[in-house]
Amino acid sequence: GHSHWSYEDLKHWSTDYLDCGGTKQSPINVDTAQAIFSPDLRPIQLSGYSLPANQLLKLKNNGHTVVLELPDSLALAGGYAQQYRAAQLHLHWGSPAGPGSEHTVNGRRFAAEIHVVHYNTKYDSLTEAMVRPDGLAVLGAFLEVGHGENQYYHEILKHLHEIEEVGQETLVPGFNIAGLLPANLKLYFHYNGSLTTPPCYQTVKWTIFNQTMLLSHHQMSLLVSTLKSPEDELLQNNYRPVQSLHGRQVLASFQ
Ligand code: SG7
Ligand code: ZN
Repeated sequence: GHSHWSYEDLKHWSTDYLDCGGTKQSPINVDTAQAIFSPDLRPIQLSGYSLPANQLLKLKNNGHTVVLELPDSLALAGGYAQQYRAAQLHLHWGSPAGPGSEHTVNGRRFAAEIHVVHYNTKYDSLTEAMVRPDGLAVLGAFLEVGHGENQYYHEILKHLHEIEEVGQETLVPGFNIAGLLPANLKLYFHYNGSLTTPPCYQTVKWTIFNQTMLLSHHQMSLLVSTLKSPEDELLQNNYRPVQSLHGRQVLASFQ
């Protein structure tokens, strides 16, 4: 039934939501040797991503992930042919035992993945845009464990203990949201796909950055072992397996 989907029950996604069985599904494995270099793919430009601390943002445990709602003043200013506004960002992760990015690169899965969801400004809302073929643009970046705390991810992670239970929300002071994404916005992969959760609408122009983000071991542990799921267990491994390309081409902005 609707809204009761789970990552343990992937088989039922395509019976309950027809689009989940479609031929333009996400995530995918990016085979870098097969990606087509496209010199017309311009650097992604983020506009208005630096938010003042007095602008409070809603952070919520929705039972599938942690979602940070974004004001629609954030915009994608370049890299895409159309104009998009930000709606929210969220994360996908694994467990202490293994990585949990959704996309993989040459078969490699990264520790975690951030998605910044944007919708086409020609539509009035995310809800309206997500059913349109040209409705959504999602920016994705991989998270890995490195040395040192990531100050931008800290702005989110320090609040996770306030939203351990499903449905809980809290308010987070604004910060530079662009700091959650790679500094290098020139190097990326691009393909047409879908939402990676039900209803799996095939309306997403995906950008997957080549540069990864580094979090400390402690930060990654907090991410994978704080939030609870609807079953009141730890919310872990909230990633969908990679889907078949069905002939789709993956473009690369670089050689
Ligand atoms: C997460 O992924 C949530 C969903 C999101 C879905 O479950 O972030 O958003 C909300 C507000 O619950 O769905 C329409 C939408 O953004 C799929 O997004 S994704 O394809 O970027 N993973
Ligand atoms: Zn996502």
